[in-house]
Amino acid sequence: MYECNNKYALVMITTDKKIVRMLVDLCVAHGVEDVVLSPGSRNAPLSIAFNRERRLNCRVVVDERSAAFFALGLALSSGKPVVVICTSGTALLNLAPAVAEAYYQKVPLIVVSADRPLEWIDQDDSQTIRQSGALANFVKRSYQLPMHDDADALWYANRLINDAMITAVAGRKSPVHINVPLGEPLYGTEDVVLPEARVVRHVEPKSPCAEADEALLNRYADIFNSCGKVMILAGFMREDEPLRDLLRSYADFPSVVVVTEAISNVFSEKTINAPELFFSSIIETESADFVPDLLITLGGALVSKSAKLFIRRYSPKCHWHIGPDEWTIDTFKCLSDRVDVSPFLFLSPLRSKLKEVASSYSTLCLARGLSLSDRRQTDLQSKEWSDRRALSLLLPMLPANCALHLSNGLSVRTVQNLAIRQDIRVYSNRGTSGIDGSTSTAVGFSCHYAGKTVLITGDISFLYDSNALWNNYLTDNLLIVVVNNGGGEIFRRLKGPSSVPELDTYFVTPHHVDLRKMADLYGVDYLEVKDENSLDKLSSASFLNRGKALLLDVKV
Ligand SMILES: Cc1ncc(C[n+]2csc(CCOP(=O)(O)OP(=O)(O)O)c2C)c(N)n1
Ligand SMILES: [Mg+2]
Repeated sequence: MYECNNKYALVMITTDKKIVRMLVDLCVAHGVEDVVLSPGSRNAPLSIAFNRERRLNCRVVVDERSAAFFALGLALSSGKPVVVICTSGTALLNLAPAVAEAYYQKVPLIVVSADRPLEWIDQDDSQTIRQSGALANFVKRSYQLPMHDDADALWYANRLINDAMITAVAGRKSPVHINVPLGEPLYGTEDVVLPEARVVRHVEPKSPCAEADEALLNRYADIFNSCGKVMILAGFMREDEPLRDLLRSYADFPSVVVVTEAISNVFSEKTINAPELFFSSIIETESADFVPDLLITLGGALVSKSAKLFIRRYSPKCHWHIGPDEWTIDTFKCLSDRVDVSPFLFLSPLRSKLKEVASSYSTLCLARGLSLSDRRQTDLQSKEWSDRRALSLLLPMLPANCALHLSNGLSVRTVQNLAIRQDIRVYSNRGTSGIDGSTSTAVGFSCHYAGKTVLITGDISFLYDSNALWNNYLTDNLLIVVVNNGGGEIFRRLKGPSSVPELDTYFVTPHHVDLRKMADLYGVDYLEVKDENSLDKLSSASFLNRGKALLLDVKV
């Protein structure tokens, strides 16, 4: 089995600050060979740790202004990122001239400043200034590391440092600034086994046409071919028919399962299309069978909380995130490869290098997916009137080739677990998951889109954004389905809010707004369904050629 981070073990005595040791490991892993240090006490853990790393050349230059230019010179000659380290206070400001020069010369200086703990800034403690972001105008990105070393802080520091090292050399090369708060004692050391840090590898397109190069593809193909369980997991994306077809062909491998959220727009008959149901069905004793060796993610944030919890808990050995990104996204805390290439451009040439690996993984996962969708069907048939029942009846009636917008709250979650036709494109404001603009987004969309735009939204989300109807661009291209449950029902379904007495007043916020009157006010057609009978009377034709936008008030 392929191991993501090449490990060599070395026992040594070095600083007892874990985050500083991690910084050293990651500098080495990301190609640093030269380090320039200036003396100081606050940076003692850095001086000790960098000095004791035998794969680094450390040099000492007292004047920080000169030290940074010295580092610039090293970097210009070596073509590699060079680390320059200073103590706290004005030491950092003295690096500025060289950092500015490096910024405009596109040289990747890694500026590392020691700092006091955050609580001592501006407290008349000596040699303490506001260091965080002090070089912001002349670095591509500034980082403030955490000071503590609990598991979350270590993960956070690891992600930030990997991101800093990647950012310095990706695209337009540039300095970055890592500010490292350090508490006393500063000179403590301990015996440790190195290296400890997880390395995130980075791949960026070599040319604007984004062709991934051959050697690199071969390396990825080797890893893929060595894994008996590969999961491709797709979050929100724009429609991409070639990618949908490509993923179908990946799903033909016995070692591969493709899991797609509805808003990924790449779901098909060969993919598992209800991740929330799928991941929440896996019980503890089955987890080892279901957890992939290699996880490949595409697209944006997932709606499915169970997917996130499962993968974070059981950590696949490798996680590649494929897509043009500008920063490191480590949703599952196990990212090994950040491939900044659009999914099709990476996965298409990779596909031709893959071999069939004997595995029962696909069969196992698809069988689970199938049994869940059978159960979902039976459940829905026997179900009383509810949001799920109403939406399961409505979805097949939606006009052909419509664009389906889903608001946050339950709408996006409920629809994710239902079957959606492949002619439908799905959208949702999941970039930030606000309830503030779903209707306005759908109205804007409907002005441009030739087909029908359908919004499925909750009542609170709809009321929040009722000004979306206050413009002159509403046409009969637009169908708004409000799942009207009289408040923010999602809060009743979450464990936290449903356990406190404030549930109704502070979370669900019930209301008695009459949506018919709102529709009247804005000149929008109105239909109401409040049970299965009234819904049965509707058909696809009910949504067409009305001459006006339509609001369908689904009372549940
Ligand atoms: C701008 C903004 N404010 C608050 C929230 C928190 N929030 C999430 S869902 C929700 C209630 C949604 O209620 P509704 O639209 O009726 O959907 P339901 O859960 O009933 O389906 C709220 C207030 C948010 N996501 N965005
Ligand atoms: Mg509601």
